[in-house]
Amino acid sequence: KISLESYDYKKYHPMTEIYEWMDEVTERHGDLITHHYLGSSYEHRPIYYFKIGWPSDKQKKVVVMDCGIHAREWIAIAFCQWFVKEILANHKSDRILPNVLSQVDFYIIPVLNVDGYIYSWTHERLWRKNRSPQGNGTCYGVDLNRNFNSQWCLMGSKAVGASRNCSSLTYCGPAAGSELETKALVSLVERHRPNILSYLTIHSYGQYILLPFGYNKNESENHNELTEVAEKAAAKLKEKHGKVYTVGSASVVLYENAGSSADWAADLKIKLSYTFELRDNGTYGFQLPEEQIESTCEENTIAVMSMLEYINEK
Ligand code: ING
Ligand code: ZN
Repeated sequence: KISLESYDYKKYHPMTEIYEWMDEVTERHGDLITHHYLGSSYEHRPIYYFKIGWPSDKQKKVVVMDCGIHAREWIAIAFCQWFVKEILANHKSDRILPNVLSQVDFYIIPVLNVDGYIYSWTHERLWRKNRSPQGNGTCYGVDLNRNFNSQWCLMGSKAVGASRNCSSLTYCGPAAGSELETKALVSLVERHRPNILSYLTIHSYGQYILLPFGYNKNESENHNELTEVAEKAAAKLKEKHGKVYTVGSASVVLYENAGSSADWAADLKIKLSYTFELRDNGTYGFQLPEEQIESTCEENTIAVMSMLEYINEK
């Protein structure tokens, strides 16, 4: 069994250790953090989420964050663990956290695509999708970030940034929301939808803070607010280690993609929906060395905290 004292947040961890870590964290801080079953993966593994916040009689605001929608983006999963550690370590002493934790409940999914993550450890480091068999067993895996019911595969016409070919890296699946992992996230968000102020989905790589939409170049109703909040977060992030993260809508600064979770959240009128693309810029890409875990997590914790400060005052 792992011990929390010696848990090394500056390393990547296999899924077995992450499951043990989730147990340990909640045993230790059960007043503030609990973990719950969210759903099953295709290969029958449990997907869990944490709820973090002080109990309250009032209706609390909700922030949802997921990591590891894509199997090979290990730094995203390391970030979710780091962020949870930071909340627990600083819940009393931080300038804003004590207040945030009484106003906001966090729902954090450290690893959504558990099957894919395991596969990228055991078989193919650069695996991206989940592991459900497709096309009568001719291929494996759906890109979960193309599987959401938001212009899914652009509703049958031109597939923008998504593919109907099951061997493609961006295969959108047989239907919107077809995958168990997608359904698990959808169920959590739908349960809390009226109270969710922000949805953050953590990916790598490229160093971006992306705003909706990916499916076309239209701006959200609150595009200026989204931009301001992200620009401020990116500015504070840069102060820490000098890294530049580009802010802009996914379709404009990166590429168009239909069916992403962040667009789906924005369609549901969740005001602050962002996709984070962590380090790096392409030198190591998805295989970010462990030496960069700490600095990447530090700078992005600052960015998320900056957003939380805004959310808390809203
Ligand atoms: N990038 C995201 C992807 O799903 C993205 C980029 C997200 C584009 C949201 C548009 C909207 O392709 C990675 N690295 O997965
Ligand atoms: Zn990704």
